[in-house]
Amino acid sequence: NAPQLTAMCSTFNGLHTEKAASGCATNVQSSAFLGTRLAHMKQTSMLARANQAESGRFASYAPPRAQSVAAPAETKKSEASKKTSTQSTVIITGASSGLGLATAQALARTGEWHVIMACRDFLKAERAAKSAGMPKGSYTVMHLDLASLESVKQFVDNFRRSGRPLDVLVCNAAVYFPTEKQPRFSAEGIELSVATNHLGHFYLARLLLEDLQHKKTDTNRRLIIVGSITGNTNTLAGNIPPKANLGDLRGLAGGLNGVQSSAMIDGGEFDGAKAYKDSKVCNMLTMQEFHRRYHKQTGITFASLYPGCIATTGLFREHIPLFRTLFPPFQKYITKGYVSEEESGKRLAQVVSDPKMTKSGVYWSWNNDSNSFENQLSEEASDADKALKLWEISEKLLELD
Ligand code: NDP
Ligand code: PMR
Repeated sequence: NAPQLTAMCSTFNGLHTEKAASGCATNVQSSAFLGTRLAHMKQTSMLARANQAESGRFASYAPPRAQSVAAPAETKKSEASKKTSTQSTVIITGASSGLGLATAQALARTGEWHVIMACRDFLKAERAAKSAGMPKGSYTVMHLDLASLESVKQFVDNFRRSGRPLDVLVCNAAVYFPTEKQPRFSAEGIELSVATNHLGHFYLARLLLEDLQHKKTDTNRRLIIVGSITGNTNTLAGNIPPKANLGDLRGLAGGLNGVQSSAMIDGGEFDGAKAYKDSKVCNMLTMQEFHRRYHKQTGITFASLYPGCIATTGLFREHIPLFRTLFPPFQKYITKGYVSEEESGKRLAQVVSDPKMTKSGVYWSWNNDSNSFENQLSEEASDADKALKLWEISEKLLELD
């Protein structure tokens, strides 16, 4: 029952308490202000940095590095077009560890896929690919920092220069700050978990939608956005406080800047665990809105999934040590929700390439026998009006409308 769960959770977690939304007053003016700021930032990254300095905020903006271009061997167009005649191309964000790496590995091994590993740490990704035994030539590492819109744009330019026709985009990367008392911010001054997990991916997916519509190959194109059970309040896991809740999205409309508006989507007090779960709701709503807007017209398959509880990944790197010790055995032996990184990679690879998984608008899950099924999303995560509102506010923030 609910009180028992709350008690269990706070014992286990040691940190979280459910916080009441404070109803922080935010208005459209501040959002318009942020919008204007973003438009300027898009014109020049120099100005972006100047604006950051002005607002006195340190963000995770990574200046463009020499590494941010495709590996030299991959820039040769003739080589790229030779390979594309036999291989499909998939971009996986956050392929340097956990689910993303395991998926990249599973796909690369088939020989049928060329994996673009879209990662913020080039060296880490290269090393990860090598130690996962990914065959040379089966992947390209390209720099992408989802917490900087400038970086997202540069990534898209780099990808286009590679000459590869895009078949599948997997929006997988995420950050989770469960112990943080104060919000952190992206290059554009947006709360970092929503900026990375939702807005960076929203921007990337909007830009690459065009690339998914090329006529060069005759494959089933897919756009996959990784969701999670913890964003779904129709499950036990989704009822562990703090629960996801986007409210009326007033904080997002205000730009999540923590100055004129709250850093939380619902306008409430900052809570890192809730910010992550909210961002996952955004991921699942975004997939459905893409489906409603573009599936019929483009034939692209839009999908989301819960890959299982991969309790050993880097996602929990910022959690307290006790949590990191207890979480894997807890999930393995008590909830039985645990899956290995390898198994989770096979699952996501299925959503990328299985000819039986072409249905669009689906949130996939797997039972204990590892059989996939179409899962039911929570009321909020399947609310079409909220999905539309989220889409429109996100567009406005990114100046995409
Ligand atoms: P990991 O931390 O292992 O992987 C996350 C990846 O995202 C890393 O490669 C990380 O890069 C990358 N990343 C983080 N920030 C950025 C950024 N700004 N720009 C580009 N890449 C970035 O976690 P998981 O593998 O567990 O998570 C993968 C997905 O699975 C997430 O969407 C998560 O929500 C989802 N998920 C995970 C579950 C679990 O139990 N673990 C359960 C349900 C869903 P770097 O290596 O440089 O840190
Ligand atoms: Mg949860 C069937 C029960 C189940 C499942 C599948 C998960 C998945 N969890 C379950 C139950 C419980 N969890 C229970 C009963 C508790 C209270 C003891 C509990 C607690 C808990 C915490 C503190 N669980 C957590 C946390 C985290 O910090 C993780 C989180 O919410 O990250 C956002 C987490 C998770 N539990 C899961 C999954 C998949 C996660 C992690 C990641 C995610 O959604 O991406």
